[in-house]
Amino acid sequence: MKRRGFLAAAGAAFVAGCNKVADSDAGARLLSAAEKWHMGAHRLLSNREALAPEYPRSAVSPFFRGNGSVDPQNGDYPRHVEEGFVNWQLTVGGLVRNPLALTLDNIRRLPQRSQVTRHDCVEGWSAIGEWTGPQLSLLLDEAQLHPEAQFIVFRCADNLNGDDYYESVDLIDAYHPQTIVAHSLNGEPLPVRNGAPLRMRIERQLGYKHAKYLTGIEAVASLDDIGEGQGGYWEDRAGYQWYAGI
Ligand SMILES: Nc1nc2c(c(=O)[nH]1)N[C@H]1C(S)=C(S)[C@@H](COP(=O)(O)O)O[C@H]1N2
Ligand SMILES: [Mo]
Repeated sequence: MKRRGFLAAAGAAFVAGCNKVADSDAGARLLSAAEKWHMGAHRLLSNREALAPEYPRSAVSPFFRGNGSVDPQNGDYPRHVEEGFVNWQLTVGGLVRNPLALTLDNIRRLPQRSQVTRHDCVEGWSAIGEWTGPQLSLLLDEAQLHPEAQFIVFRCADNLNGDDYYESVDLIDAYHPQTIVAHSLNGEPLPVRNGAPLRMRIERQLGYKHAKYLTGIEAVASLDDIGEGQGGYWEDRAGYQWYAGI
């Protein structure tokens, strides 16, 4: 009872303070009322900079299943698989002063972070894996965001049922220490089913935010003109919430 009372109080406090935020922040306008409540309650009840739980290596799942695209056949992707991804390029652009085009080698030479975390898919399964790669913040700092940048968009190589997969996060998640551009799973290069050769890990968000087959990172001021304007593939298609914080 006490806990429920606290939750209700926190919710009420947030809603009262929220209208001001919504009026002043263009980004907030794209969120539904319920989602705003979730994001606000999440902000009040948990520090968004806190780390997601990490596990010992012994907790790693024997098989990390793939979901959504697991073997893209569109565009150049099959050729990249054949070439062992030697010509893969990751661009960092949009509202940045210093656009980047990085090879896998460039990415492997940056300072690395490894983390054993649990992936939670809204379809009702979880898996634990060890992911390795540079923090996204390193790339963004190198690219130097313009002050108008509010969101980071992730572009993917796969076309899933007619639409290119993409995702986006705000700058809090983009700069979170466990948000990494992963090239390895359990100490091996990513399998194709898990997003080879590069995929996002955004450990404070649900599975669909973790863009696989990553080709581009774009800083934008608004999500209105990206895809259908809801900030991601499933957000556009199926009304999934853009803010999927866990
Ligand atoms: N490019 C791309 N990224 C994607 C998807 C996808 O179909 N294409 N599926 C998403 C979903 S719903 C989940 S749960 C995870 C699955 O990651 P996995 O295939 O490594 O299990 O990737 C996410 N990222
Ligand atoms: Mo998912």
